[in-house]
Amino acid sequence: MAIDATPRLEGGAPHYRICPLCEASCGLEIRTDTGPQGPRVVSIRGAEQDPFSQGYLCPKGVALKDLHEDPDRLRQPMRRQPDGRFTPISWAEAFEEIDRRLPPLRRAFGADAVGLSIGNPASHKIGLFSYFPGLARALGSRNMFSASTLDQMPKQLSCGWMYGHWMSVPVPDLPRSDLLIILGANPAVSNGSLWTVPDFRGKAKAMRARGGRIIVIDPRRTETAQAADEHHAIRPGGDVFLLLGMLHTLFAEDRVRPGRLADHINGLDELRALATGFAPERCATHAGLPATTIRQLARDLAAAPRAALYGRVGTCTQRFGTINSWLIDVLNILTGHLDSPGGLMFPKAAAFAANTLGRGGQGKGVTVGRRHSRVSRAPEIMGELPMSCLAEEIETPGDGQIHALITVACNPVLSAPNGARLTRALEGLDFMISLDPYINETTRHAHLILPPPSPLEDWHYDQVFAQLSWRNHARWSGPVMPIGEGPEAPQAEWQTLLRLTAIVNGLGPRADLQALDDLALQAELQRSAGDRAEQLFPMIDGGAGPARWLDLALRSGPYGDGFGARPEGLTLAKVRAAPQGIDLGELTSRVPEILRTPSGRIELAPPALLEDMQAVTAALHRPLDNELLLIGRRDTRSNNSWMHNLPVLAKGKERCTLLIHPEDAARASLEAGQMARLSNARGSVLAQVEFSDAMRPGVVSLPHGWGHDLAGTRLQVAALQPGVNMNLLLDEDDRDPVSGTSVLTGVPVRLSGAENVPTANH
Ligand SMILES: Nc1nc2c(c(=O)[nH]1)N[C@H]1C(S)=C(S)[C@@H](COP(=O)(O)OP(=O)(O)OC[C@H]3O[C@@H](n4cnc5c(=O)[nH]c(N)nc54)[C@H](O)[C@@H]3O)O[C@H]1N2
Ligand SMILES: Nc1nc2c(c(=O)[nH]1)N[C@H]1C(S)=C(S)[C@@H](COP(=O)(O)OP(=O)(O)OC[C@H]3O[C@@H](n4cnc5c(=O)[nH]c(N)nc54)[C@H](O)[C@@H]3O)O[C@H]1N2
Ligand code: SF4
Ligand SMILES: [Mo]
Repeated sequence: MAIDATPRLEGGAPHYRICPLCEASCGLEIRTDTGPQGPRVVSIRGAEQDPFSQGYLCPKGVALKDLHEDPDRLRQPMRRQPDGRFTPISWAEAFEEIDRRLPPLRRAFGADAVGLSIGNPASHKIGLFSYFPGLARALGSRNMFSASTLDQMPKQLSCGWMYGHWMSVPVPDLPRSDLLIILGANPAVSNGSLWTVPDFRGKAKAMRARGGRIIVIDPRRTETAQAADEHHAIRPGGDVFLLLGMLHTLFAEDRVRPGRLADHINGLDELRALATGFAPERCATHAGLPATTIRQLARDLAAAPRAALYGRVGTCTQRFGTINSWLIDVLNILTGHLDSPGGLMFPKAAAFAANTLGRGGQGKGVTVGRRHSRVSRAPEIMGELPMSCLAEEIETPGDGQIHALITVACNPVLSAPNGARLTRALEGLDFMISLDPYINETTRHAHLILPPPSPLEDWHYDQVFAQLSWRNHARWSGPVMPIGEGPEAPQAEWQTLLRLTAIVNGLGPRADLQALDDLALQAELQRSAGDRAEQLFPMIDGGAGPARWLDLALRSGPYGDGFGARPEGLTLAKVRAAPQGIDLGELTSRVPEILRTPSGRIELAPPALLEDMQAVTAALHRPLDNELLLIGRRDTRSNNSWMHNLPVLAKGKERCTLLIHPEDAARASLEAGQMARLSNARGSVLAQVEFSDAMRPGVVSLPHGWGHDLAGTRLQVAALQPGVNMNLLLDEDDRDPVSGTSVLTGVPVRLSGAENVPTANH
């Protein structure tokens, strides 16, 4: 597949770049030439020879050209003036100001006074992902927040408990599967999540062509469901009851066959005991699916020789998100499909994967709740507090209150619940710094914005997504454009983070970053290689920044050259010499080697989840209200909150519409195209009605990440079609208490014609 940014113009030798825009991580082939203003992008295509993405790309990949050229994208640090307008300043001035303001706040109010928050694009940027932890350590603040608690934290937590590490997340082995059951995910549009699978559609088609089956369980007949064999319109939030009904069926019908894993699991008896109370007939109403369907799904999963049950965002962002994430893996294990070809399997990444390090088969496991948030007492998980606690931690006076905030690649004013409250809270900060390319709904509150280079000016290696990939591989991509020089030129983000770290450590705004990085690398070598550290240090390739850490990780990783011990193994140089990527083969069985639990076994019955089951039982006893429930959706030409400013994606019809089943519309006397008001105790928004018989009756859908009509942003294209922010209707106190993850789906709302009510949003 090829989509030209500017058809017909062909530049010189192609550059290969991993697309940093979504988890699919497609390999792109980018051609440039030199125009009057310097180098420019001439075409962007899928890289045909890439062993991992095999030529696939989506329209967002092409939009990298628009991102690179976007006049609203910041090229220089920006400082907010008293009148709210931003003016450019030099990097030196920016860091001097930070050095004047940040350390005194820490001295006056303590370490917790500086909050940190990190968002989704950080996992796509090796510079951010590998240098952010250093800043977090230097700050030593309990007030650390991330987009994980708006997304995948339940899965990471359940996997942490079951397998011993947060990043041991199994993914469907689609090429060898006979049956894929998809719960609460729409990979035909999202291109996969916690499952790096470029061209899901193509792979799904190929799987069905060889006789495989796909079943989708989703309140909306999604794009994925439309290309599947079966669709079941579950009630939002009904997943836990479906999964428990399936578990019950497996035990009741004697279909539990863990196969090879039988020797590696703990807790089967506890599962059998808890399943007894959840016969499909008891679960059906709350699941919103007939008992026969629940039972049949369990039988199908058990009967298929090679099958996988996969769940994603829709199953995580619910009250029982962690229980759902856990039960999904449990069902795969009990039917013999975990760690087995065609089932859910664990990738083995070439670098940075904790589950490939140290002695395999046993470990320390994961710990949660070492600290709690000050106001809501939410437990820390992976070192983080729930994003939905950020506003209250800023607003509530007392010891440990947040006075300063550093945001890194996040836009919680749009992406988190109750952005209106967060807006007020951000206005009250003494000091705010944002690492971000845009003046958007969140960063408009910053005193200083420090922009990244464009992705085309930066090199990349997938630290995160290689750990979640449909096939093992290693790929490096070099910069497509020169980054520029001089005091005003863009700074690599690892340098920005290391500079901030140095300031926090009291080293001032002009510390020698290379020397600091040398020290950190030497300390790491000392830790991992002991006596050999001194000998190895000069062998490390890469020059500066994350490249050296990557060389170390590759060489000491599972395919590495072991610094000479396995000369045929991987090094940074080898990976760089193959910019289209190195194929490391299909997924392989990894239990028990992958396990890092103290028992050395898979823990099927984590105590905290057994405890939370009481709340499930209570929910099953509560009668259901007949409320209208709001869910979200994603669109191919959109990406969370931040790509609506790119003309190639923004063009076309309004995308922030309210999908509603015609029956529900008739009940509320709404007509297609009309503006409708959605409201609840939290807020109220106006959206354009679009009829869709793909919706389950009683459920309406609005996408998230919109609402670009707030004052003080600089997003000229996005402001033309601002859409509305559905998260204004969410309750920040409504979370899965186990993982701290916000409830983003199945939110009760009322619906009325817009003329009955005042017209201003929120
Ligand atoms: N209702 C509802 N809400 C949701 C969701 C949902 O399904 N429904 N989904 C949730 C999910 S899954 C997620 S991941 C979150 C996302 O939540 P966020 O991470 O807060 O949101 P994004 O829209 O991805 O914002 C990314 C920010 O990073 C900036 N950025 C882009 N590229 C770079 C870069 O190279 N460097 C730096 N420093 N910054 C950059 C952008 O300008 C933007 O400000 O939203 C969540 N919110
Ligand atoms: N084009 C595009 N691609 C993206 C993104 C984007 O914004 N746009 N965002 C990226 C990010 S950050 C992420 S995390 C991934 C997410 O990737 P996916 O998890 O595939 O994302 P969604 O499309 O939100 O799929 C969630 C599905 O859950 C359904 N759902 C809602 N509530 C429930 C429920 O209670 N039960 C069940 N069973 N289903 C429910 C929704 O209808 C929806 O179809 O996508 C990534 N890719
Ligand atoms: S699917 Fe699109 S946005 Fe995602 S990595 Fe591929 S080209 Fe980029
Ligand atoms: Mo996400």
